[in-house]
Amino acid sequence: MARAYLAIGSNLGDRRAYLQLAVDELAARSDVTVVAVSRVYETAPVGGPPQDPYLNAAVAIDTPLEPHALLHVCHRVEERAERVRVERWGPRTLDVDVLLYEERRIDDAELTLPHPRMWERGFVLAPLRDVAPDLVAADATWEGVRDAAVALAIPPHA
Ligand code: GSY
Repeated sequence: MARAYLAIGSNLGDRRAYLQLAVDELAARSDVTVVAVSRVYETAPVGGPPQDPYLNAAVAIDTPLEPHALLHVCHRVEERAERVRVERWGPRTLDVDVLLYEERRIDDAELTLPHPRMWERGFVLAPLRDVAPDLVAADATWEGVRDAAVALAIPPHA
């Protein structure tokens, strides 16, 4: 069993509902145990065209899946959100990224771990700190990242 951390984000449609859908879809799987879900942050968009703010969160999971299989699960969860992405780096209904998988380092055409640029992104680090406080400095602050004052539920394990 491996501990992995996922980042989830949405800036199109009912953003909180899409984040909850991601948590629900992950929790419904027999090969994923949702261990913890972060608070939800409203974050200024980084990169891409002018676009609306995101809601971002992080999810800690335990899984027997290998990293590439986990990536494919993330893609399937995105598809369940009828993922709309108009352009690269542009608005999307749901993004599910693998941030970390144990201490594993991978760099191939499909997957890079740890996730590239994650250590520079407040929208990743603020939620990650909630679920992995040992990984992110307790006193770090980020511009354009604020508590959205909405919560995600962890559904009971099926
Ligand atoms: O990399 C994930 C998609 N994304 C985001 C995001 O999730 N949050 C914020 N604040 N900006 C982003 N830019 C991109 S691309």
